[in-house]
Amino acid sequence: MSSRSPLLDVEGMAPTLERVDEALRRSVVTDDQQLTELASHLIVAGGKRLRPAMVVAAGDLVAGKAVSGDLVMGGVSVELVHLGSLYHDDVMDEAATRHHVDSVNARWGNLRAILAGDYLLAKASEIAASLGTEIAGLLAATIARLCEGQVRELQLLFDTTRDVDQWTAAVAGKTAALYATSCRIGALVAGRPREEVEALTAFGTAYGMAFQTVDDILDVVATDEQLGKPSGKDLADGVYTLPTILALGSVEGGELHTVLGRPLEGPEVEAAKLLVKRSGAVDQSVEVARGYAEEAVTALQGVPSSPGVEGLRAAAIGLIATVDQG
Ligand code: GRG
Repeated sequence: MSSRSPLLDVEGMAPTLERVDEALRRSVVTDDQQLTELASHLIVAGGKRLRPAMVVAAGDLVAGKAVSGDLVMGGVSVELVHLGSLYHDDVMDEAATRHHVDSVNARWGNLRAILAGDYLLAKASEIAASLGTEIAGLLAATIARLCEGQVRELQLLFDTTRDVDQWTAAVAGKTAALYATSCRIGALVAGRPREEVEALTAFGTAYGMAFQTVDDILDVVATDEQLGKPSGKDLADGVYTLPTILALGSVEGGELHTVLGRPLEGPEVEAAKLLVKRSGAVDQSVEVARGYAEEAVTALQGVPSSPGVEGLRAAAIGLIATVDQG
């Protein structure tokens, strides 16, 4: 049986991810029916559950042990942080949809979306605390890293001088930190030796960088249907990600400079996407993603092979296939 996470497919992991899903749903049941509905909204809507899958893969089958309840709850804690960040992100972006359903802010308004996001983060913290002081501290620090990354991004909205280092620093916080923590929690809960904990954390960081690079590329090259949200949204909203930064710096960047620097709508977004694609920046970004994926694979050297570890290795390699044209 395969896992339901298409980007991390480990033989035999599906029942564990079902346990994660059940525990996720249970974790947000409250006496208040509306809060339960708000907090459950994106859990029910779906999602790839990639971060819990990383927890399980990084921790699984150590010394042939069955997957522990603690590993499942580790997966729940990182997914709750991810979901909480999506609730807040959708408020900031005024997003109308997420996972092909109304966003929480679109259906219930910003105030409730922020509170429900806070509630998810509080539940994540409570669960992390039940797994021990190290994991509680780690999760708290990771939430801070997400906020730092997001602030770095917001500081440079519509800034056509944003450079690759500034993009890298933002992505390390807003995306890679939670992947690193997912792998680290899996490794810690499974009681792996420290060198393996560090190696799996390094894997998560590099994987997260590759993941966001691919996400940024898809915003330029994928369709609305493929994304489940409007494509080109980063360009429209002034979030100049790696493909755009590289396109702006290319010989063909002049025209793009005249288009960007302000909010875009409809045909302007399509025109900007075309300019980025024509510049060759997409191929260059795919190479950057490939570099991070290779770094992730290299980090796993020295971690004993297991189905989970092989799943992680395959996930890093497979990620690039989603954007590789040749
Ligand atoms: C309160 C924790 C917290 C954060 C506040 C809003 C914010 C600061 C940070 C934004 C973090 C963010 C949304 C980063 C983008 C990460 C990302 C690539 C999300 C998409 O991940 P997928 O594709 O989503 O794995 P699903 O939902 O399919 O699991």
